[in-house]
Amino acid sequence: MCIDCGCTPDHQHQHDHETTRKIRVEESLLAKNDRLAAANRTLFNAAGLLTLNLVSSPGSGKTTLLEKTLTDLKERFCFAVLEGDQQTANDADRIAATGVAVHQINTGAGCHLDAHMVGHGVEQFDLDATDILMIENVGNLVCPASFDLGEDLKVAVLSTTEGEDKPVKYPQMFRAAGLMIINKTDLLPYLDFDMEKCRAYALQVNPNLTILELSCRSGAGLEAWYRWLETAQIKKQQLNAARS
Ligand SMILES: Nc1nc2c(ncn2[C@@H]2O[C@H](COP(=O)(O)OP(=O)(O)O)[C@@H](O)[C@H]2O)c(=O)[nH]1
Ligand SMILES: [Mg+2]
Repeated sequence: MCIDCGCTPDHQHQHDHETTRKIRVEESLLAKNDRLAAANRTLFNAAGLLTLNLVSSPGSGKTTLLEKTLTDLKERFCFAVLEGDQQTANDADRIAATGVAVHQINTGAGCHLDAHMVGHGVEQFDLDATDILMIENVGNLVCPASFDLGEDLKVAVLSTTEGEDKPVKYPQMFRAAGLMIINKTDLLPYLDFDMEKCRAYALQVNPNLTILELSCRSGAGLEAWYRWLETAQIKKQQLNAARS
């Protein structure tokens, strides 16, 4: 007997029923996350923050990019960093070495940060004294695409060692992002990574994507990223001023 509708289920009905329940649970999970993300966004806007959510597969260079950026721009902006990883405080330790405020969130078995974790994570910071909040998500090109954290923008970091086809293999992530950073360009002479194909694939899934190429190792392209960041922060300030 089916507990929801009282009928005697045949095999197909049972399958349909399980699928319906799975979709309902996912919907309510995401709806709850969206509500908490909206609350985070209200809090971040009230504090005048620019908030970026760095997403990528593991090892693309998110923490290295943050280390460089914080070291080079910490006199210009007041940063705070939330680090997401399943285990360890390794990345938080690397960020702490730059002297910037950081808080590590360990998700255990979880494969992404969610808005609830971020809402509690930022309790560690003086948001009113912060200009830019950087969130380094758990390395994963799938789940973080679906979870809004209240950020202004998702920044997808792709490294040249991963291959140029990732934007079409994981389109949800590159559709959700506003900026794609192609990192590790110093390795291009040793790889068969096709930069033009990568750009074309990314724009195929998201024609509005801004794309920057850089190398955290050589420093090539970092200036353009810093200019992008400064412009985004100024635009956010202007938006906040217009809102208040
Ligand atoms: N060759 C090269 N290696 C890089 C570059 N950026 C980061 N790496 C290396 O890539 C590895 C993973 O970097 P990490 O920042 O921990 O990646 P995350 O997992 O995305 O945070 C480390 O060994 C870094 O030194 C780069 O531009 N060029
Ligand atoms: Mg990292």
